[in-house]
Amino acid sequence: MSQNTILITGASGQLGTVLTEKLQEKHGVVNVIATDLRDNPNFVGTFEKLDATDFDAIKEIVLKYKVTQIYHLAAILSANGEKYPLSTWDINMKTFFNILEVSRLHNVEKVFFPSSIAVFGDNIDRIDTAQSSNLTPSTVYGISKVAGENWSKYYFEKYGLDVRSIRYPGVIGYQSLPGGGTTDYAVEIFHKAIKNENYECFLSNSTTLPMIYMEDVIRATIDLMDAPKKAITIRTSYNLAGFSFNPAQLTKAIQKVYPDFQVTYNPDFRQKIADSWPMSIDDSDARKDWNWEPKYTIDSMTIDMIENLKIKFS
Ligand code: AKB
Repeated sequence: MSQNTILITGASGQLGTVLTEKLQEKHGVVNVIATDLRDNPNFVGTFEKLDATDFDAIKEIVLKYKVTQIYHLAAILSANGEKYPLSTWDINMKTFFNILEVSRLHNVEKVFFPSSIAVFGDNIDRIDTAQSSNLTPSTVYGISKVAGENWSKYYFEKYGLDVRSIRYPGVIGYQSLPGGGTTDYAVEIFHKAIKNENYECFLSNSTTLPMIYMEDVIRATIDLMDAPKKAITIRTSYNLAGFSFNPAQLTKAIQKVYPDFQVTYNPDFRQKIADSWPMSIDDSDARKDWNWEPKYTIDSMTIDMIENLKIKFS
């Protein structure tokens, strides 16, 4: 069993819930410290309530458990961020600075920072968006992710802190619900379909976005963190792709299982955000450096989502 002690912030969120379980399997339940802003009374393992804007509170947990790795997932996402731009900037940056500084000062060896396709905006090729494209985001969330990517590189170069990062596409999973993102429709739609209800989509039918299935994104995250240090050539954040689709294509995939399922379209403020993002991603650096390869397609993801949601809600 490895000697790592892992701290996860945002452990009760969409990704945190699943990543925590995977890391418990890999490193042993006692070696994973899950934290979140709110208590989690049903949690199996070690859970600490933590406000990651509080430097001393993070430091206390890092020292108490002799933490060696941190996965910093706590953040306000793209759509919610636009409702409260200044506090989103404050929260996203303060929490990350706290993680970087506590790590630098108290012997944390590795940090994972989730970036996002939200770092892209104007002046990009929206098809197969390249790793080195312009980073002129349209949201405060995206701005905070671009800044976070650059701070990751700075802490690596200046202090040798091994910060690693992926630009996450929209994540789809049956285990948990997303909160406040622009890609959330791709999870919500399944919850309606399995209840034999129709869905009103907040993006237009032709809005193509990069997405990824939960199993793939968790594997990518852990593979990146496990990769030999010398393999990591990108110290800002890696482009990562699963598959791309639009709501009409996802509806068709769901209709193969639920032929009567119908979607109506009522685009809201999130449409503008989605229109500024890539349609597909060139992830050749991740493939080359740490052998990234997605397993799921839109059809295999759809079947797996429906099967698992049916079990979960039966
Ligand atoms: C969001 O929609 O804000 C997130 C993301 C793509 O980072 N899912």
